[in-house]
Amino acid sequence: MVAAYDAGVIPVEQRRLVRTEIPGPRSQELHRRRTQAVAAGIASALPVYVERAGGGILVDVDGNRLIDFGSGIAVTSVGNSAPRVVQAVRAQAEHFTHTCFMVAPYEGYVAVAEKLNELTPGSHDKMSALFNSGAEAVENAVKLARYHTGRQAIVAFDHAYHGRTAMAMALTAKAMPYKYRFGPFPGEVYRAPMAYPYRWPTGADNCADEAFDLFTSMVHTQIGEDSTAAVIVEPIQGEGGFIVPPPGFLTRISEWCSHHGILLIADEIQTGFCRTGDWFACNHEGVVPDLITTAKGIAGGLPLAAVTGRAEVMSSVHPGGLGGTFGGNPLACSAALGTIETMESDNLCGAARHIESQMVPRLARLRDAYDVVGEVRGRGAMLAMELVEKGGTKKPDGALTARIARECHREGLVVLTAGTYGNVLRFLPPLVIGDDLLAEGIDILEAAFAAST
Ligand code: PLZ
Repeated sequence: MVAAYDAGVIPVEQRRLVRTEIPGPRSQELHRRRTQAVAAGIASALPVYVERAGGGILVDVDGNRLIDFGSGIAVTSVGNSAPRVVQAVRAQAEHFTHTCFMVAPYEGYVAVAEKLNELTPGSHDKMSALFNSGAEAVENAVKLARYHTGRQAIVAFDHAYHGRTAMAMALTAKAMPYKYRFGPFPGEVYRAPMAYPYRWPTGADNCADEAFDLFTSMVHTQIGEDSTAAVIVEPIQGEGGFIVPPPGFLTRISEWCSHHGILLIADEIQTGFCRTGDWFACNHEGVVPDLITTAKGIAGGLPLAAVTGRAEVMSSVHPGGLGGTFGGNPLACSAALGTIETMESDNLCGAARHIESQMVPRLARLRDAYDVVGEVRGRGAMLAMELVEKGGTKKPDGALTARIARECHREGLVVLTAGTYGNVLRFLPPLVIGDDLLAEGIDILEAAFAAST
């Protein structure tokens, strides 16, 4: 990465630099303006205002260079302002910026749909529809599932996150901050326990079987299989705390769904596009969902989302039944094509596995050294540590998690938190991050543990 910067390919020097307190004076000034102008409901993980970014570095308005372990929540997997993305967007902007695909269509949209149909799990006939955000993709997956099956009920899991629009919010599990006082929520949403090995009451070994039994029994007794349109699941839960279900759980859900004519929607908005070391997290278990929602990493930072699924489901809705003014915007489509090309030619799935191989041993050492680290988990470049109170109680320690994150921020490392109890530190570095930056980021994390525990 340093060589790429020297060659002018990456526009930002790939070295950390802390030259003021963080946030620095110019960030603090912007923050004062922001508190006057921007709605208080929109919060930021760290009040550091960005001027440029590239590769694994964010440069703030005070000239500090921060190591990026967040990728804008798993979005800039190809790096910020990735060369092929910038080039594709620039070229597209010079041709046209918008026509509306529902008015006068263009090739980029079709090309992205073709790529999605090819790359997503399963070799069956597929089709795609493009939208602006993850939440909007989730809303449309639900519309498609209901239309196709003629059934209404949708099942989601504990700890799930699916977005902030009405239906997506109803599917999301956590009240604060996502749902609190925003009800009433749309109906026909049901919730099943998630197979969460670390917190499974009778122990991780029983988790897959018991969670599956609770799930099927809930559907049978509270809904009825033939009233259930779809089950929506994140193959690794994101905002819920990078919860990796035990092997076999997703496969059994998938088989059970197809037996009952229920559609399986895999929400791969956070896990998709090489993040977990494969194109999609479903691939690790060979699960083939009926519908898959994607967003985030798909377009290198431009807003784009998609629903991809079985052709018979995707083509069931009447013409005009789906759409939106901006869905599949030409700039976003060009960015997606540049992103996918980068992922393919630079083997970013391999890069995610490499990041895992570099990070996991060091995170495991922290787990062995500090009993507040309850678990290290995740896959590829989607890794997390769940923090608990001292003494092996498994009691979530959100306050410690926030302290460690703040300490990292002050030292110039962007880390994010997650989890139903706010007690998970999560790491989502850009897949193009260099080994030096990765190692230095973990050094900072180690120092933050030493200072905060
Ligand atoms: N499904 C699995 O991870 C977005 C949320 C950030 P949008 N996760 C980041 C926040 O606090 O708003 C997400 C996700 C999964 C759906 C979504 C929603 O995607 O693009 O944010 O709408």
